[in-house]
Amino acid sequence: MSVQTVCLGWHWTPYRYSRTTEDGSPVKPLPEWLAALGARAVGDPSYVPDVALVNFYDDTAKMGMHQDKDEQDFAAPIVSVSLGIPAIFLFGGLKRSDKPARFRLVHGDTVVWGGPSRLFFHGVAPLADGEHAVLGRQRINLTFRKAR
Ligand code: MD6
Ligand code: FE
Repeated sequence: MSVQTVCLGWHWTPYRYSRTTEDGSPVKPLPEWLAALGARAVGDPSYVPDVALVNFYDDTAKMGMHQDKDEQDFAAPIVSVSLGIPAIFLFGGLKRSDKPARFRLVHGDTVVWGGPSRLFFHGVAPLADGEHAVLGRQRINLTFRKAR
């Protein structure tokens, strides 16, 4: 399997955001208390994300290198909060061929990429062995964005 995603605020499928899911039902709103978590990570009160993508990774899931470029405004950063077992976050550059740096993200780690790195290629390597006390062999990642 691959990553499973739940969308709040806007529904995202490659390569667009919409207000309805595949079966036509409306997208659940992004609650203010959750958006506030993203804003707090940036430390800028003017950053108000309007979408959170909640990704579930089991022990076989990975995410290939890609750019997040379906948002309208690249001035707003992407905020990522990781929970559960550690993952290696691959963070490259503006070109797909740029060699990515590797960051080990553990439970609670938050990554913000914006400004000159807003469009950097990134991905998640297959999860290594591990067991989180609460989540077991699972990783959950929330990314906050400003889609519109
Ligand atoms: C992560 N997620 O799960 C990073 N990008 O650590 C992403 O880079 C991502 O979850 C585009 C769409 C959904 C995502
Ligand atoms: Fe991404």
